[in-house]
Amino acid sequence: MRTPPFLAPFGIGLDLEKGAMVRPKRRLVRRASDLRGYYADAAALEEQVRRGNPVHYEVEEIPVPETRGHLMYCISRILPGRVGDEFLMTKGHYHADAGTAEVYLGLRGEGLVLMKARGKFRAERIVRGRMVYVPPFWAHRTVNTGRGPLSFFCVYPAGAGHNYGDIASEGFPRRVVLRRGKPAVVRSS
Ligand code: S6P
Ligand code: ZN
Repeated sequence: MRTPPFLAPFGIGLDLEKGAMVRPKRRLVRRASDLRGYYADAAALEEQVRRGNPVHYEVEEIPVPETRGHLMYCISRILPGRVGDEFLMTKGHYHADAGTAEVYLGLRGEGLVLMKARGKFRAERIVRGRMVYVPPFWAHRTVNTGRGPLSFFCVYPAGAGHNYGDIASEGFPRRVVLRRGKPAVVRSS
């Protein structure tokens, strides 16, 4: 195993009210067009792409080396809204090194972290002040069920990597949709 790169300690600012990183160095932006294939209502998504292709979510980072030993941290922010009746969500992934965990800390807004592993499914609520532990081997996707942005802080082994392909093809066994004015977790058909 390679020795982790030696780094000087540092501190960074987090705006806990906004749920944002102060002066992030890297920003990953996912728009409607990046989410093709993920929502049940493909036509509703295409309509969004045509009407300005809005941002669905962003991930802010001040990155560290993506190797064993380091811890990557970031803030994700999912905008409020839906595609058809389905609440906006991240793509979701397994870690490429599947046996690596992750911690999420809710900063702003409300939502659900959907997780699946070995035929099992769990949904954990995420809100300001609540931590969600994603154990090794569990794929994870976050859904914004609120009226404002959902922001959460994440920490995971920096060498974990991301496997998007399996979720892109399998999806999740449940979707989070608006039913009678409330979020509901329903079976994916
Ligand atoms: C990284 C961590 C989060 C997600 C982010 C976007 O391991 O789980 O930072 O990357 O919430 O989700 P996704 O599924 O598009 O990477
Ligand atoms: Zn992850």
